[in-house]
Amino acid sequence: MTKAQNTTVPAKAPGQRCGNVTIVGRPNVGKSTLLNRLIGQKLSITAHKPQTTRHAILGVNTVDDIQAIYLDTPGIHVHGKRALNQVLNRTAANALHGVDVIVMVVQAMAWTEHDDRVLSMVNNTLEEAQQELPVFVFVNKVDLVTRKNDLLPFLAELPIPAASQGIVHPVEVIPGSARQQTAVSTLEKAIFEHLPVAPFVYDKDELTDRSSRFLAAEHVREQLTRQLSEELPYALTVEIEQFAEEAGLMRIGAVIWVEKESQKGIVIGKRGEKLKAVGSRARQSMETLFGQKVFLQLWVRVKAGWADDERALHSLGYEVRGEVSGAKPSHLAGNAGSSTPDSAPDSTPDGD
Ligand SMILES: Nc1nc2c(ncn2[C@@H]2O[C@H](COP(=O)(O)OP(=O)(O)OP(=O)(O)O)[C@@H](O)[C@H]2O)c(=O)[nH]1
Ligand SMILES: [Mg+2]
Repeated sequence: MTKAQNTTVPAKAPGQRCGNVTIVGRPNVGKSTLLNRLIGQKLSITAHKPQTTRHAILGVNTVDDIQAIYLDTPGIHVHGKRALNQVLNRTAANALHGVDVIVMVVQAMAWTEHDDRVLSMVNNTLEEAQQELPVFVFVNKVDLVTRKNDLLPFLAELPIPAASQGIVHPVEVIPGSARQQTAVSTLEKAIFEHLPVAPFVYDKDELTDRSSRFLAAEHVREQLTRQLSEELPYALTVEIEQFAEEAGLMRIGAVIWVEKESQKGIVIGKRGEKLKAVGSRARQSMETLFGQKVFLQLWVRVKAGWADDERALHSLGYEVRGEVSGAKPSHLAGNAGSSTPDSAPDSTPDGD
């Protein structure tokens, strides 16, 4: 998908710098919020619940002769036993292969065992690196730190990636706030300085390699994650069944897959109100992203145990064995759905 406002300019000038920048961290620290800030567009979905991001999301930012290819990843975590949990960790690990710069996001004043896991994955990547691999530790959500005096000792004691094989990898700790856009430009400048000399991989106006269809599904899932109670978002996934672009209008039909009949009722809500609110918000954010009107229809269907079953995960577009996700089946089995057109808007606790 390309940025709406620019025109396509094939890039081939000498002196270009271009590289892959992977953003890793435990769930909910603000990786996707940071990606959106770095590329200046709401591309990756965000919510105040862990494991919102389930696919590696590529976002491109080209400024003059520099192109940063960012990869937002699912939150790396320790305990998850379900196939979906393993798939998410694997997706994040795969995103560290062939990387030029690593951004490790942590939350200020909140180092956990999950961060230890992230750190060991970053250290493994550094150990395998044949050359210097810069790591930026972005200490996010400093706006939440009420006692600012606590921040300095936290930063000083932060476990940071280790040098290996005689290579000293540059490591820089940058405290900031993705939501409030504090120190994001400092991080960007530091990243740009460390990108290798290489020709651009994407056109200057390219935003992502993800299709509009994929992004539409993500924006529906974002609203479900934001608007449903804690546990339910883990039990659902979204698949686009209809996608048609007409003059000035996108017609999109999405199936929300849940695991149990009882969950279906919760997603639909009393008199369909929950589903309407989800649809309304998702439609609005899609219209902003795509820059055109969207007609969105949602159906809810049951597919038992999809999050425990690697085959079902694969059929729903998850990166199961290291291959790039996104391939959708032409047909999925499931119970008859319930549909609703959207109308009622709703409010959510997440800022974009
Ligand atoms: N106060 C504050 N909240 C933030 C900041 N950055 C992100 N958030 C919020 O933190 C929550 C999680 O943000 P995400 O960007 O979805 O986090 P993530 O690391 O991508 O999470 P997963 O995809 O689940 O791993 C959202 O509610 C964001 O609005 C920040 O700098 N300050
Ligand atoms: Mg995320």
